[in-house]
Amino acid sequence: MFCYQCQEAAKGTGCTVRGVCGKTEDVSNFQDLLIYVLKGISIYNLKAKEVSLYNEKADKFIMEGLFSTITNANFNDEFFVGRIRVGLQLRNEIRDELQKTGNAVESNVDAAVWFGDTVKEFEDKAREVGILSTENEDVRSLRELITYGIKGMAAYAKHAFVLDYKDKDIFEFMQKALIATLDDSLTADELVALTMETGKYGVNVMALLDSANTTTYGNPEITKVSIGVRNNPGILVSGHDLKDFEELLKQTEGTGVDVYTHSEMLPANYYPAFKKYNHFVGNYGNAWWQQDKEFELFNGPILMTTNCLVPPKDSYKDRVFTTGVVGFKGLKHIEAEEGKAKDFSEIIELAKKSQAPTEIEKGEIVGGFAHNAVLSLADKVVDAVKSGAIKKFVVMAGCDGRVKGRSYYTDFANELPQDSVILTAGCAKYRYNKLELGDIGGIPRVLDAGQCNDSYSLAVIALKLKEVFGLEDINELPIAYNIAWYEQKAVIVLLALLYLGVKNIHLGPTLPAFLSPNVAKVLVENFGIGGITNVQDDIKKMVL
Ligand code: SF4
Ligand code: SF3
Repeated sequence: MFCYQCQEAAKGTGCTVRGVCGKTEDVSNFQDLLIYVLKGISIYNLKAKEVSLYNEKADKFIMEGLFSTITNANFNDEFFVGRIRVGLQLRNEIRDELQKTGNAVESNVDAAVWFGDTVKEFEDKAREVGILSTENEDVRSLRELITYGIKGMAAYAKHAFVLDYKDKDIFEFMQKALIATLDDSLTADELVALTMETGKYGVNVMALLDSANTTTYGNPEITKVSIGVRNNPGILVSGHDLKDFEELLKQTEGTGVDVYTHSEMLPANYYPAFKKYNHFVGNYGNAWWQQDKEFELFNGPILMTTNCLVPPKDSYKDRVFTTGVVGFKGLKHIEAEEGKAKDFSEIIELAKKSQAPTEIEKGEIVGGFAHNAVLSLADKVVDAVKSGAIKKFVVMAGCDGRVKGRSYYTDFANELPQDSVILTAGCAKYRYNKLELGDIGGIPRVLDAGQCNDSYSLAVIALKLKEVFGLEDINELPIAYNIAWYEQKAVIVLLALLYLGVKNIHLGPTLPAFLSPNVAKVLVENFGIGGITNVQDDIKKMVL
């Protein structure tokens, strides 16, 4: 195996024996092979689109396939073997359909023609098609940067898809990008251009999801979220899928079972559509990597709707349920029957027999500062900037992770001058969202827009401020970017920001292992991307 797609890649270079995340060698290899199979499907499916044989089944399969390989989503080898088999069949179906209709694609690309059926054949093939099969390290770096970008894009596309928001162009782009990663004729410059195009579709997919979420559930509102517990048994919901969350809320209504959010589900508390449920209590715990302790103490069942799942401990394993693309051998998986809602009754029955959660915190946190809420405060914000009460906004969005060095972000937030405001989204916020940082004339010093995909809101806010202040360039705004990354959704967020022209983004706690020195140089020279050093120096550089 070789995997370097996340920030915790072993030794800062790549996991080669077993993932730091817990991913086993066979799962990692099968994930590589699944991506390879998706490339083969894409070759035929794009042609099918040209001749009006485009098939939503393939779009969905490719989107889910990409999403399932994201860090901490699916650890189940059998899942990937199954998907590889179905994928090969699907590819051949589309190929045959094209042939039948006189539109045959004559491709000698291996991904378009290779076929296997047994696990052994899959294992052998997987070893040939991994990341290291691209020898040139710069080409490999760009191919993987694009691949991780579209993995993040697929995750967001899927959340929009379940709410019936789809964009054919986004599907088509993902497939075009997959094919491009096989094309040896592309120059480094062309791959850089494709990387930027990935950012463009990153903006599109986040806009699509924003519209799906706000149209379906209303605009997030500024909200005080309880972080304590009640005495009823509860269900804890983690991940990013709001549709699953809604369904669970509906099915638990009147059962005497409370519902809490965990990690990236916290922003569900900000949506008007969910506030009407009295048994929706608030948020329990912190970012994903603390789940081994927090799930233990929660006492009731836990539903993982997306990443980030940590391989569960035996002590609470029988209370963890997965759904969607999440998977782990031995955990119960809930899937909807065709045309029906997911049935969460098994989780609810288990909850009824569980003890109430053990209290780990008390009090409230405030969030819900997505674009609509912040723009309704625009006058106040603009006045505060004009009067000098707010001197700087610091975007600290992104991911959290388990490495010790991430305490940097807590220290950074604490040490920031009092006249600066943090704009955040994603689970990165847990490093500072419970600090007493106060407010500036009623504007809290930490404004949480929501999940990592709601980083889109931060871009909308920045563009609006640019307009209000009559600036030419988004980089003239008093905004610094100190972004924490971990997995591939942060990659698409980063590419989206680059596409929007944001410069001088600091990325930490370490730069991605998949950036070769030359590719890193391109990002530094064209976009001023940099790493982080220490809190004092970075505050001087970014804020003062
Ligand atoms: Fe290693 Fe991260 Fe890949 Fe897991 S996802 S195997 S931790 S690089
Ligand atoms: Fe967090 Fe996994 Fe990325 Fe959605 S839950 S931000 S790490």
